[in-house]
Amino acid sequence: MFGKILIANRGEIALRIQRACREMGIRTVVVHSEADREAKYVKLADESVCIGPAPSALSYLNMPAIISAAEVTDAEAIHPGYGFLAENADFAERVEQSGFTFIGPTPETIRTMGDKVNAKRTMIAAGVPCVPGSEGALPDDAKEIVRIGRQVGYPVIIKAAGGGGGRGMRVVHTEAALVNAVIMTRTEAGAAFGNPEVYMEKFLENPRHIEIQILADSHKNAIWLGERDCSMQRRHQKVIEEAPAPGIPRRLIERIGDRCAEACRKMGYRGAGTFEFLYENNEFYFIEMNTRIQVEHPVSEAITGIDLVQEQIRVAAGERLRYRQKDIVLRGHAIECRINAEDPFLFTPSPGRITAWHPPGGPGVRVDSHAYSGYFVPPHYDSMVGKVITYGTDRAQALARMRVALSEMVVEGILTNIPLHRELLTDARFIEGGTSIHYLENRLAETKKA
Ligand code: MV4
Repeated sequence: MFGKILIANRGEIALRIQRACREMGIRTVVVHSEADREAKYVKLADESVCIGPAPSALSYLNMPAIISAAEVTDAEAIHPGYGFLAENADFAERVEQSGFTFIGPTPETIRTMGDKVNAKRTMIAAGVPCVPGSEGALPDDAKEIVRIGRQVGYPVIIKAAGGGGGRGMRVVHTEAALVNAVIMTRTEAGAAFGNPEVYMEKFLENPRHIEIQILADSHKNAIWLGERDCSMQRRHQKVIEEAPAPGIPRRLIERIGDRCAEACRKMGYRGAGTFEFLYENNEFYFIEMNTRIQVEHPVSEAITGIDLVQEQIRVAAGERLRYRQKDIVLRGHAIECRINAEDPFLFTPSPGRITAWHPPGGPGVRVDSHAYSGYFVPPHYDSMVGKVITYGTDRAQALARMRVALSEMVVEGILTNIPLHRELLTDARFIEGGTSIHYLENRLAETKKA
């Protein structure tokens, strides 16, 4: 096992990784920007290295500075967390070329999955069901594009191969608008991602966003650890996640989960990963794979009892998975509310000094946060200041515990989205379960009118 790990991230996930390392007896180095110098989780690490000024382009995205920090502190491995460099294949490559272990998949895997056309091709080959659409990237020829559009059937969506997470997409409703939409998406994709390739899919009008968590070692063992429903979102930012996904037949999910694990074995996947699906009319359609630990990993930890960050570290060190698929038993229900420093209804960021921070507690309540009374939320980064995760024997209990938790929680000095969460937790349709990816935005539009 590693003696020392460098954490190339900030905020709650930096603290989460640090806790995993502590428990495993691994020393930690945290890198930080000038804006994060005073944060408690930085002081809590065994060592810390300032890698640059506040803007992330000059610090958390500064590859040479991070690798130098690993060199001067004698770290053996680098954990990238999520965001920043977590899915940057060039970074993973430079980490390994400098003699460190990248806690994640190989650079080749990251690169393949980063190209959504390649990712889809890989999944089709592995028997994972995908959204019907073009076979690979769209050709240049306008007539061919129109032919493919007729074959797929309207509405269609044009997506950039280099996009993902909602960037570089365009919905097309009529043949008349198709070729122009393809040209526009290509141009934008070339400028934004340095890759003008685009592909076409049937546009699913009202799906849910369901994802499958997987874990794989470097010995071709892979397991899946249940699903998460991440449909409650606004502008591609998830707001509430839960596991299991309400109302989906277990046999359907089990079939998809097994396919995902098999795909991991086939491609020699290593580490934690997530297969994203759209779910509509009792069918799953793969859209993208994320090659990192995700923000919402705690809901999967809650229903499986497995520490995903520790397992990431173990498989990165070359250990064999300690679980077989039959050992994975999903038990109970978990819900996560992301706590953001923002106006709860206008969504404008609200950085600044937290003057009072009272996190909730009690049975089945977990709070992952680096915040505290006196903490200054810097304006330079993502507005998420923490996550509240509740667990119960069933969804009703997890929901009740979340209502109590957020009724107890007090944050002063900044605005947070806790009032929005309190409303959603009493929303009849959410309580019923199974709302689509459009539910929150539609609800917000309704309440604005009213
Ligand atoms: C889609 C889709 C409908 N049909 N693909 C957006 C993020 C990216 N991961 C894929 N996305 C979508 N792809 C087809 N064929 C609708 C979305 C989508 C979405 C997906 C997941 C979560 C939130 C979303 C919000 C808007 C659109």
